[in-house]
Formats: sequence, C-alpha cells, structure tokens
Amino acid sequence: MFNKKLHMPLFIIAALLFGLKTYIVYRFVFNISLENPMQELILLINAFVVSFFLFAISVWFKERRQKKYIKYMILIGSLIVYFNIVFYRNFSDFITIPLLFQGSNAADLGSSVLSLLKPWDILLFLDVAMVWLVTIKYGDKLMIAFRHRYKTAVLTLSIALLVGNYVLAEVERPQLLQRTFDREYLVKNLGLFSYHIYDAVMHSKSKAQRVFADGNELAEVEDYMKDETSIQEKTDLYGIAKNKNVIFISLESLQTFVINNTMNGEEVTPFLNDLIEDSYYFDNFYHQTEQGKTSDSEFIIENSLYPSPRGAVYFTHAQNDYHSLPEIIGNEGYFSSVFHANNKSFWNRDVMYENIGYDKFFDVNAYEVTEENSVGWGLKDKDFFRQSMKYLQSMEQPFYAKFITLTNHYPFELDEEDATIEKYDSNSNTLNSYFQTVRYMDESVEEFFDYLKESGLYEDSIIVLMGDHYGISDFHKKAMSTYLEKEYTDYLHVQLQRVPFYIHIPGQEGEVISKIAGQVDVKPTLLHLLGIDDSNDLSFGTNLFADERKDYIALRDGSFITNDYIYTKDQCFNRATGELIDTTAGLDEEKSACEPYIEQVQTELLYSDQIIFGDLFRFYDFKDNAIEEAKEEE
Ligand code: GP9
Ligand code: MN
Repeated sequence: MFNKKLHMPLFIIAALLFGLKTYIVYRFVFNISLENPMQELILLINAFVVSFFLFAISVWFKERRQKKYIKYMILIGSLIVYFNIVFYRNFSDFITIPLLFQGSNAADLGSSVLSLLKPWDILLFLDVAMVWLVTIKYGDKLMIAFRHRYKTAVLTLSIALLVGNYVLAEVERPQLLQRTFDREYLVKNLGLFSYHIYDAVMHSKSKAQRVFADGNELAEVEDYMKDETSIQEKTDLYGIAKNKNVIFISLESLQTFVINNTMNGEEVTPFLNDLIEDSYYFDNFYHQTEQGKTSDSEFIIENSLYPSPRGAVYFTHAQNDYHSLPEIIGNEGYFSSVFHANNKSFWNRDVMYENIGYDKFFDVNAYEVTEENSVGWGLKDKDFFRQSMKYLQSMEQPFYAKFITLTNHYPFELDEEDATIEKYDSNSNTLNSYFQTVRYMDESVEEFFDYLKESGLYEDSIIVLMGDHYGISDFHKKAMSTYLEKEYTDYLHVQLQRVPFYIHIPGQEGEVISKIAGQVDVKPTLLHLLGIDDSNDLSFGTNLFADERKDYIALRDGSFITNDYIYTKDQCFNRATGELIDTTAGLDEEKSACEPYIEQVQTELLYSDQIIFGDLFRFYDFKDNAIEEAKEEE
C-alpha cells in the first residue's frame, strides 16, 4: 500500500494530527475551566486553526524543504506543548518568556522536575512519530510543487481562520488582549501558540517601557497612592516594637486551610494553633504572588508593590531603584539579613538583596548540609533553624532577620523518621504528603521558638510568621474537595489563597483579626509597629491595625476581595456564603456589588506595573517626598 500516491498533502495530515493532540491536551491535561458550549467550541476551533496555520506555511517552501519544515515544526510544537504540561503540573500556569530566562532556577529544581514526568507522556509524541514515519515511508512522493494560486489560497484561508477565531474570542470575552491578567483566558480562546506570541510581545513592550519612562509618568501614580493608600492613622500599637529585633519567618507553601484543622482526627499544626492565642493572627490574609512564588512574596513584603504579572520581578527588575524595608529600617540603625539554605542565586536573590539594602545573606554556604540532614530541596528546616542560631546570637542588635523555610515545598518529601502524622488518603500524592511536611514545619518552628527563648533573644524581639503562597494548586481540585468536603468552585479557589499571618509580640496578648488583609499590607504594618514614620513612602498597602483602610485586597490576576464580595473570573460572589451573585438580574445594589472595584483594581495593578517596568522610583526622592527630574541615572 505504501507504493500508492498519498492523496492528502502532508501538511494537512500534520495539521489534523497536531490539532487533535493540542485539543486533547487542552481538554484533558490542562485544567481549563469551560463555562458554556461557546467556550468549548472556541477551544476546539483554536486548536485546529492554529495548527493549520503553523503547517500551512510549508506550502511556501521549495519542494525538498517542505518535508523538513513539517517534521521539525511538529517536533518543536510538541516540545513546546510538553514543556508547558510539565510546568503546568507544578504551577497550574503556562510558561512565560521571562521564566525561560531563569534557567539557573530550573537546574535547581532537581527532584521536583522528575516527579512531574509521567511514563504515559510518551503518548503525547504519537503525532510526531506518525508524521516522521509517513515521511520515511512515502519519501519524495510527499513533495508537491504547489501552484502560486494554491499557495495564496492556503495562506488566505489560514489567516482568515485565525481572524475568525479571534473575532469569536472577542465576542465571548471582550477586550481579551487588553485585560490579560489570566493566562488561561488567552490559551482557552486563542490557543497556546498565540499566547506565547502575545507573551513575547508583552515582554518586549515592558522592556522598552523603562527606556521611554520619565518622571511625569510618576506624578499620576504618586497622586493615586497618596490618595488611596497613605493613611496616617496612629494606633495604640504605634512604636510598640521600637528598637526591638524583628524576626520574620516565611513559611514555605503554608495555607490557612490547615490551621486549626484536623486530618484523620489529628491536629495538623498544633504549635501554630496554640500560637494564635498570644499573637495577632489574621485569618483572612491573602497571598498576592504570581509566577515568582517565594520571591514574589518577598518582593511584596519588602516593597508593598505588586509583583510582575509575568515572570519573577526578582529576575526581571532586580536593578531598579526601590524604597525597600531593609533600606528604610537600615536608616534607623537596624542590621538586616536573610537566612535561607539554598543557592544564593536562586530567584536571583543575591543580586536583588544587595540592591534593596540587606546587609547579609546567609545562603546555603553558611550551613553544613549533609545527606542525612537534607531532604527534597535541601537542608531540613529543623537543622536550618538549629544551625542559624549561632549567627543570630552574634548579630548586632537591633536586627531584622528573615528566615525562609524549605522543607514544606512541592513535592513535599520527608524521611520516614521525620513524619509524625499519617499521610492523607486521596487521589493526590501531593496533598497526601503535604500534611506530613506541614506538620514537620510546625515542629521546626516550635523548636526555633525554644531556641530563641533559651538564647534570651525572644524577649527583645517581635516574631512575624507568614505563609508565602499556596502549596496545593488547583490541579488537585478533586482531592481538596474531598478533604474540605466542599465543591471546588472559583470562589473556593480564591478562599484557598489565604495564608497564615501572625505578629507575635512577647508579653502582648493575642487577638484573632478577621478583617481582609494581604501581603502588600505587611510593610506599612511593620513600620507602624516599629514606630517608623512612613508618610514619605509610596505603597499599595495599608497598616493592618488602622481602622481606616483601603477596602479591598487585589490579587495579582485581577481577582479581588472586599468586605462583602469576592470577584474572580468575571464572577461576583457573596464573600460570606460563596453564593454567586446574579449581576444581570436582581437588586440594583447587587448588580453593582463588585462593579465599582473592577476598574480600580485594574488601575492599581497597572500603576504598580508602571512603577516596576518604567523603574519610576529612580525619579523619586523619598527624603523630600517629591519627583525629581534631575534624579535621572548617573
Ligand atoms: C527556593 C525556595 C522555594 O529558594 O524559596 O521557592 P518557590 O519555588 O516556593 O518559589
Ligand atoms: Mn515558596
């Protein structure tokens, strides 16, 4: 049969196979939410339309090059799809260009990456194998000298299909390209490849933004920040921690849902639960991180700005001018340091830390790391705290010391002898193991508190604890839904972005504070407690103890939380009940529930991006609180 002439041009066969594969991946590998038949249809269409475009290009090649183009196109296209799948399994997100330039991090992922590959993944290359086999079998018979008319027709058709796809997408979701907080929308409507092209354009645009930025741009942003977020209310707690040491513990991947909760009848975090009693504990505190994960959370705490919508700002804008926490408290006589037992270059920390004014970074080289005392990503948390004490005890005071834990990191590996709670039993190994590493982290923090007490540092310090970002992505919806005994809705997804936040002031009674709060609020809150006047600061957060506060918390994807409502993915929910508010009918009041905030949140995020992409703080003099044209770079 192989001697017969092949009737269908190879590019059409490849387009169909690759289109089908991408559709299957969209539908069954990525967790893309499809709300109506129209969205289902667009998803199906875009897979084939984009695939057709990619392979139709081949007709313009000389005969002998057509085969080569198609063979390599399907291989490269499949690799792009596959890399996205591997990335998605960990982050529930798609790759962005800035992330690709962070190769140094990828090399460090080690065991994490291996656990993201599955044997059946090989099936994802079936279309590649088929196209390559066909080219081998049919050889030169596949070469066709297409007529010029045919070439033009194919090109016109493929462009018309792309435009048609775009029009449908615009109808389904107006202003798709202008409002791109959610990468899933782009992939769902335009496909993975169009998304990557869009991302590349956005990336170059943000690079160019710095070159063209000038001080004038800052004026509007400054006005906004002064009006909306500069609240100078002094509470009873103002200066309560003046000249005390600040110990900040960043708790890897810790989410609020485990606090005061049980698993198989056992408390998950006994120490952290007890700590609530004598701490200010915020139970509606949201992380606001994006792709930069831990580094994003650090960035938000240090600057009270939003992280970048793409990539990690620690990588992309590490050289900017900032007005960061370490610098501000450094001016008040504090010695600032970071403790983290990982390579110093991970997340580009060494460069960023230096720039924003940390005096010292105790990276992996400051620790004795052996096979016995490591697991997963490196040094076990208990050893990390134990070994850190000698540095802390000899540090000049007052100090600001940030500790970043590591053991409770995906894929949540733990040695058997360190496990003091059973694994959970569900279809997600990730969630099953999570409880064990969370418990381990809880114990290690308890030990750290003991060391602080023994060393006498405890009395002179305030201790702040915060979960950096989610640990269980919505890739584990089913297991989470079983554990929480709740349906996994978009509302629940937002509520799961809550992370624990504690301010522990020895000698001070505790309180559970349920007002809405976010990571952007940490910097102004700490400055308030330290009695440092921040009226010259420009930030997006507000002091958590003040009564008069900004009345919403914005997440980086444009979702937000107000006292009464939660808005996400174009839906407005009642915050208390989780009920979806029908904004097309019903009371006028309900109609306008989320509406007034939607634009403001977008504006706020945009302003933050302008500051970062334009490096606008280089034009600002924080001492005089004024824009300085002359303060251009030297
Ligand atoms: C790496 C650690 C984990 O040093 O902070 O980073 P994450 O993957 O959570 O961003
Ligand atoms: Mn982290």
